[in-house]
Amino acid sequence: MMTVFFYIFVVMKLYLYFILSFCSALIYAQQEVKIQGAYFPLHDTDNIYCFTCKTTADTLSLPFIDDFSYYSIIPDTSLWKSSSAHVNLGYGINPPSFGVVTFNGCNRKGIPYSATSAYGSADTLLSKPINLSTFTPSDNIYLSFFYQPQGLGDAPELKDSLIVEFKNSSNQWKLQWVKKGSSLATGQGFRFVALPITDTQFLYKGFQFRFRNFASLHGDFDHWHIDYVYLNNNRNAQDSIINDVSVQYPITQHSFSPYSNLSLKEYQTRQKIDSTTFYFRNLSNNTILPLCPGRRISRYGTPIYTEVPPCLPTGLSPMSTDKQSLTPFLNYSLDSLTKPSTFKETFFLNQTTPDFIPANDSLQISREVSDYISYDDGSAESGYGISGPNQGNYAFAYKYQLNAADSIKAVRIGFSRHWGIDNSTLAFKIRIWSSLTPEVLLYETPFSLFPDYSKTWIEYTLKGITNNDTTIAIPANGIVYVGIKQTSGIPLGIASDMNTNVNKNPADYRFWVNLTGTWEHSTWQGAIFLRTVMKSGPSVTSVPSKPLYPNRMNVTLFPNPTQNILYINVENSMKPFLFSIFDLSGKMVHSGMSMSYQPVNLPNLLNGMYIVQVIHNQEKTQIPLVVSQP
Ligand SMILES: [Ca+2]
Ligand SMILES: [Ca+2]
Ligand SMILES: [Ca+2]
Repeated sequence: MMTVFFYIFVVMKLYLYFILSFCSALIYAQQEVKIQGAYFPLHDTDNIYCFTCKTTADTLSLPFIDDFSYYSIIPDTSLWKSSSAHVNLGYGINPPSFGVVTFNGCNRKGIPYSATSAYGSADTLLSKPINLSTFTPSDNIYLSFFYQPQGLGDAPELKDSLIVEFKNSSNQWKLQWVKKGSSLATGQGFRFVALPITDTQFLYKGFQFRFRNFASLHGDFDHWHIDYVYLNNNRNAQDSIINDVSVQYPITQHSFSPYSNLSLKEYQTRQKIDSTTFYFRNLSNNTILPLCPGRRISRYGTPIYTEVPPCLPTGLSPMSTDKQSLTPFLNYSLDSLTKPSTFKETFFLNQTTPDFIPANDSLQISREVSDYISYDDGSAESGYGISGPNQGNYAFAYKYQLNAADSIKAVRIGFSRHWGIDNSTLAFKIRIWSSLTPEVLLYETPFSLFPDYSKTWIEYTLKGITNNDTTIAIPANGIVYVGIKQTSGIPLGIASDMNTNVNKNPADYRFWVNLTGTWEHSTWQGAIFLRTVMKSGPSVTSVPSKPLYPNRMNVTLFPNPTQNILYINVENSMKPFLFSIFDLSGKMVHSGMSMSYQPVNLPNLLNGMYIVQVIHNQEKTQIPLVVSQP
């Protein structure tokens, strides 16, 4: 918790430092920071995720059970009436089964409930009505679940809480359980809770229960994770023992070692998957025997490779977690590809007798062969940044070593905002190096780039000095570093997967940072959202995400090049908008309000290239402008 406070403290202090930059003599050490309270745009899921869309009766019967072991971010609509909490695979540490529901200070789309530092009721997970009218207080009805504060996210503070409420037959919500916030002790798993339902005010047709959290409402703060919600009769307060074995997660995302997704050309040099290890858990008090873990690779729904190591000779001990290492058969080769494709990698447990929840016996992960190389798993659990005095020379970079000669044509970055700081004006440049020590620069964006939060992934095509598209060739087996250089000491806020630690192997560090003029391996134990797009790859027309603001505005500049008058026209809009003009160093040279077809008088500008940024209807667009005085 101290660390959390410390980072918030640092970030807030830096914000003040930024505002007062030349009035303040404060100096802060350069460091990598976890950006607490970062929030990341989740996919807009209202329409696309309806994974079950089961139609069920308005009133459910016992048993009620959900362990969230599925791939929707929306809890099962056949069991839950509504939810602003979201299901995910990434946040839970040692969960009862894969998939947990996470509560924080953002709604389901990843948008904070409040723009200010308000505090209050945040997410709610509400059950459908359940028929308890046929039961009596002696039927031993219990609602049980597992919970975990923080997990791989942000620890809730003491004032924060997770609560459970029951609705009685008079339509009143009655508080049943409260847990105050705390950070997660090392090694602490999910805790079990069982709440008896004996009061007759709850034994009626239409009973509902709900989970709620109280949190800071301005971002992705104060995480709670719950799993394995189970409501039934004939139970007791101790029966956390459920006759169930479940997959938890693979230990790494590196089946295309060390990458999570591969470019087509790189795939063609490999055509294989690598060794990996996955974890599973026995929730019962029985030894599960026989238990046969394995993995399967499918493409277009057809299994093309199955690997079943010898079954575990002693089974899986009661209430234990175990893991299985998987090593592909010698010389096994996946099929060749000539176009982009997605492989499904399934980790499974074969049991002779079906257990309580057969669905959690297998976990499926997608591996894309497309136009890019990535380390991250596609789900962000945190945010990464560098903080320090302003006007430093900060940089961070991924190291890649590819079998295939290719060219880099773009970089995709996933940004995460953090509260209290307007990162959208923080200039940065993309850089590519062939060596960090000594530093050998292959490429730098000729003008400043700015973060964009409107979509999960923002693609920055490599540009030359005249704004032409360009590529950077890399040789076969050559090492290349792709990263970001920033001059401001305010963290940019890059989303980060925390399930993948790219710097785990001291012999082969893959994430490097330059804080003080010297490159060193980063201490970050995650994988930031930076993906490198290769030229050889087929053109991918859609990035696999849905923009939060799908209508991109079309802005044109006239005349361009210009001398001193500029018209900034936003298509189909006659509303005023904000514009800013930056020079290639990222310095703002002019800004103001304007409207389409209204002339902007430019100040005296030197000849050269500038960037015009327009912000309108929560969208931002940047367009190059050339100033050419006679
Ligand atoms: Ca689960
Ligand atoms: Ca199971
Ligand atoms: Ca993740």
